[in-house]
Amino acid sequence: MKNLQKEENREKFGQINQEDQKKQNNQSNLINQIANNTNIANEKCTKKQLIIDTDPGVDDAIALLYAFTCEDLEISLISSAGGNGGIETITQNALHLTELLHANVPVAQGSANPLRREAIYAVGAQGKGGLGAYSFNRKKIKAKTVDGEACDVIYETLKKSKEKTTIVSIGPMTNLAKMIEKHPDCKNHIKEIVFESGTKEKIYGKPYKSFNVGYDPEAADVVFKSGIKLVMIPMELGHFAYLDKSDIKKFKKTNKIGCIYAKMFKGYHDFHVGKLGAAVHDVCAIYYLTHPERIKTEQAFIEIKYYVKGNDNFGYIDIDFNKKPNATVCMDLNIDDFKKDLFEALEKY
Ligand SMILES: [Ca+2]
Repeated sequence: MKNLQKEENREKFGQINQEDQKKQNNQSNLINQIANNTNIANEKCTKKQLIIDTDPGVDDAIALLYAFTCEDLEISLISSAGGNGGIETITQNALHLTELLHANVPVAQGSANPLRREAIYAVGAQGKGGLGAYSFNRKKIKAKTVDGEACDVIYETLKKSKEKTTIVSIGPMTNLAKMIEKHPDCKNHIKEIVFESGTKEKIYGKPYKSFNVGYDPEAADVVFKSGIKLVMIPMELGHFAYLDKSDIKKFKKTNKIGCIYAKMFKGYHDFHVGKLGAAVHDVCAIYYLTHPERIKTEQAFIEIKYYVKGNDNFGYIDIDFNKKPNATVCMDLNIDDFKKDLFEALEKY
């Protein structure tokens, strides 16, 4: 179980929200700019349109590293999802990673708090700043977020794309739920939501509080009930697709980016495989899009249920493989090909 700690600085986030409010006047122009970029991209090719909603995060960082090298993906937006830390920290991480990986992709800042409950951040699993033992100089980040809150920017980006867009959700689903509630017609523009969270089996016979859904189960409930096509990457897949110590050494030897990532892994403590290596859950969601033929899937019905443990009434994903399905669940992948493709991506930097 990840170590959870109560958020302590709500006053600060109140100030951020006020600043966001001031930015609204400029929102339309910038959103139009993103939309124009999206249209140009659509005209040039028939790549898969993709938005990544993420809370970087070491395994998010791997997901971005891989995604930015995939030539058949057109990533129109990165949006930050709170959870691994305060939304400001998470957004800075997202901006830094786009710069580090030379990705010319706009970043929109997401919701500071869950849909209907208090924020309780994950700390410990991902290191102090969220990127393991790696830290960077925040003052040197040149990239800026686009104006507007992620729920609105995602919607505008979706609307302007000629193709239906896939959303990869590798953090809590707050931004997506807010968008669905505020802009219900967004569903018409979404091809599918590929998300990482939950377990395909109960752990020791009891529900497990996985982080992304556990942080904001009400948001996941809105997304699951929306009727949008769902693809689930359960935690078991990420635990299987982990990088062992020799893989991490190989990262270090490959290039400068690999060295930086090796440092991230050093401070990354997934509590299930931390002693063996680094579980890379989030990249599995991108891998599903690039190599669906290498992932075994099953159809299932998934829903959010709640379970009381001590003082905590937490949300979890309940899976029933016998009911009429509403989701594709990724069960297994070809680990050798997965690692080969991951290292090929790293070598492109
Ligand atoms: Ca994540």
